[in-house]
Amino acid sequence: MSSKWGFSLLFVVFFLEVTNALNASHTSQSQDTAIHCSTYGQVNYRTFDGKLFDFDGKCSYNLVSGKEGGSHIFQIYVKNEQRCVNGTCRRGIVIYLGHSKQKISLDTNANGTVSVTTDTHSLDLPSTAYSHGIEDIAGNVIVKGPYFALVWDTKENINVEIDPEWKNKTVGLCGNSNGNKTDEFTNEYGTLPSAQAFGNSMAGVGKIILLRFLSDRL
Ligand SMILES: [Ca+2]
Repeated sequence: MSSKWGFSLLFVVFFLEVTNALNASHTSQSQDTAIHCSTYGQVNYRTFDGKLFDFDGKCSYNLVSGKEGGSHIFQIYVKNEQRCVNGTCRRGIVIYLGHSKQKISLDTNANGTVSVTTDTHSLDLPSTAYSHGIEDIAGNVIVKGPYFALVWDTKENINVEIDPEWKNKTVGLCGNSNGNKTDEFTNEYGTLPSAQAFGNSMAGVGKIILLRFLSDRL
């Protein structure tokens, strides 16, 4: 095991400790059945089904979306920014909730200060938005709602835990959560030939996804 994933696993342990502390109001979910995905270093990913892969992309990507009845109930996008300082590249997160796509954005300013905004205003942590609790614990931003819990170290590490009810109902870089880690590089159009093509297919929304998918097939 490489040191980068060793570090990532340590972060997962921290993530579990934090989410367990927050789980008092989330009793339907246990540590044994919860499903976890993580990304570290802007290029390393571990899917819900345990597939490890590298994907290098400087754009906004669908990390995990929960789909039900053909609709996205929640969407978590990771923004991989171009700017890197001392080997650390900035990331941000955008969350869309419900059919109306209520938006929560997590970013860091140039000085490293965390910025959390909704569709209409900025939030001072701890706070709530659209039935999701958002707080800062030991320098990590935690977003916790009915379907998922997310931990971001405000740099490159992001961990997402979904409720088991979303098993086999996810799409994105975190995979399809069907318990099979050999079929992760698929999207709604089919199987992709590589991790890079799979990652590219998760860029942005709508036409961008289709165009990148087609370009990878040519
Ligand atoms: Ca799978």
